[in-house]
Amino acid sequence: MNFNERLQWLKERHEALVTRKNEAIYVNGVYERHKYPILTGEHAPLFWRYDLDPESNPYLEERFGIHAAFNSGAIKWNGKYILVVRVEAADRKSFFAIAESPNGVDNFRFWDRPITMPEYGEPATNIYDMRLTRHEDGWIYGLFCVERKDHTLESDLSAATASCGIARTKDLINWERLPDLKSKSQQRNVVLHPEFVDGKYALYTRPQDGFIDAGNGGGIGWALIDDIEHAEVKDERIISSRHYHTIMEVKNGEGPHPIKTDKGWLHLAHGVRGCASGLRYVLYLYMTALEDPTRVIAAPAGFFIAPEGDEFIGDVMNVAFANGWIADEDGKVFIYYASSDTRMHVATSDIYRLVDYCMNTEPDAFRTGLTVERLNRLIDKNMKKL
Ligand code: M1P
Repeated sequence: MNFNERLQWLKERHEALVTRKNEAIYVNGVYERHKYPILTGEHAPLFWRYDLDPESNPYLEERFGIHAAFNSGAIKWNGKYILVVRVEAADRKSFFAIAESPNGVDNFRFWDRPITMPEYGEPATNIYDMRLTRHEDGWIYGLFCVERKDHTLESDLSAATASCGIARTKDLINWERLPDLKSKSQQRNVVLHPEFVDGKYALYTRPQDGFIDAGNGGGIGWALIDDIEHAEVKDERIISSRHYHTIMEVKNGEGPHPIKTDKGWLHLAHGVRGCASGLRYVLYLYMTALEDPTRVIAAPAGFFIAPEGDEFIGDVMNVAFANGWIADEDGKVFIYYASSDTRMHVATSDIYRLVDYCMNTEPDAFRTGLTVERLNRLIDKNMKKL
């Protein structure tokens, strides 16, 4: 193939991928999965990846590898389903780029340019996993993890620190960077609650002793912030705890900000456990009281979504991770989750089913005997009907 034939082939293949229609797959009544990933590295525009000038690139070689598209924040914007995607280049650096879809389940197309995120303090080595919040103060906030080299351990090339970067925007293009969150511990998976609480900004936090280890960080925390322009965690308390022999034994973290329903705040989070093949990341739901977003009122046992089939495989195996969802006005919910730190998927449901799942799935009682009792209660009920 000559340059033009190869370019034509690339264009047709890319267009077919971007416009591929998705199909809902019945799972368990709680939500539907979809047949195809909604975004992959291959969805990145050809003009990001190739030098399209036959003079400087006669073999039409890829010049900028895009390795993955995952862990996306989400927001409905001008009637479109918008994802702020963690795009990872072949050099392992991730950055943010926006992809939009007319229907939320397919035809996601990247905007022409990635987000140019202003730096704060020491320039970041890596930024990722933005949680978007349309706050009642009128701004759209993006909170994300900022990774830098840990300068107290210079000779350890893996030693890094995680802190929470904060930026805000009115148009998703121009971002004002605010100072990073001040906190005694490292922080990842920090999320801004959409409403003021007691007249203050409120954060879901995830205190951690090290870059990877939650250590003494007991779970998902909660902190009220006096001034978002100089955000500092002064008091922090845990609202969704880690627990021995559960899906969140090793660590957990808030996903996107919770959805307000008439039964309470509906939360999506991830839980992590260890096993012989490494860490296993799954998603779970819980609910908190409307008048007190820290008081848990429903905590269904076990996972809500776990990696399945091809989702197990990728850059970091056995990971389901979500930091974005969109609730439409008619109650439909689009749950955007990534598999194995590689690609994006969508699951669809609605507020009524998700709340029903939370309210009518019994919590984990932390002992096998009590799990069998829970199963027998259901069997007894069904036996009367059979
Ligand atoms: O590799 C799995 C996930 O690991 C981290 O999540 P957590 O902070 O809970 O350990 C994040 O780096 C996340 O991006 C990644 O998907």
